[in-house]
Amino acid sequence: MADEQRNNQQTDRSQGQNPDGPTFQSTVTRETGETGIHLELNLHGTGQTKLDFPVPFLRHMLHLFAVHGQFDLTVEADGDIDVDDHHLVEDIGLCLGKAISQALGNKVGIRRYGERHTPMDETLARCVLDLSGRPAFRLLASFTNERIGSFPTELVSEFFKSVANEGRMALHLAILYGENNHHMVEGLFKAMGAALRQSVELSGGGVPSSKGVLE
Ligand SMILES: [Mn+2]
Repeated sequence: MADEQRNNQQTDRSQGQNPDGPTFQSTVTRETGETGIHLELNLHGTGQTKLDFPVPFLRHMLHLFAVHGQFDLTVEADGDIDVDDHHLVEDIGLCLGKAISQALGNKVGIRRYGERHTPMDETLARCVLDLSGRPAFRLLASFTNERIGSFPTELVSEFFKSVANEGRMALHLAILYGENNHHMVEGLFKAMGAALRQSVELSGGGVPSSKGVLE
């Protein structure tokens, strides 16, 4: 390889552009003073999960996410839940976002956009997302309980925000209406799974951007 070519490739990498095409699979391991996480993801999976971490409500939600997205997802994690669930929930979100980004590489051939309305009994949830390379996050929802079981409801937003930031996507979530807080959060995770699956399917095209690049 000519030096000039090599330098150009290094420049691309240093700017955060992944030159490799989508593999749809990735592994992320993250250790900090607060949490330790091992996460494996296959975006073109069949909905197989192995979820082993001490936040039961988030296990339930990630199971729904994986089944409705038909992702294979392993999350083995532990953390300082004696403080509260915050760090572990946030960090699992960061790792999931990072895994999505890594699995997609330069995003050549994927649909890029995904959207889904998901009814959950009396609740209607919506997810619209764009794997744009630019993190953005909105959640329109009015939860009426501070906790669902032992899970602080405010962590729903923290989790999805972490996914959007590290997954470098515009993630727009909304509860159009609903009464039961458990149903509302279930609707969001199911809609997000289905919308994400749609966005990572192959479209047969090139990079789905007028700029020719999606970071
Ligand atoms: Mn449930």
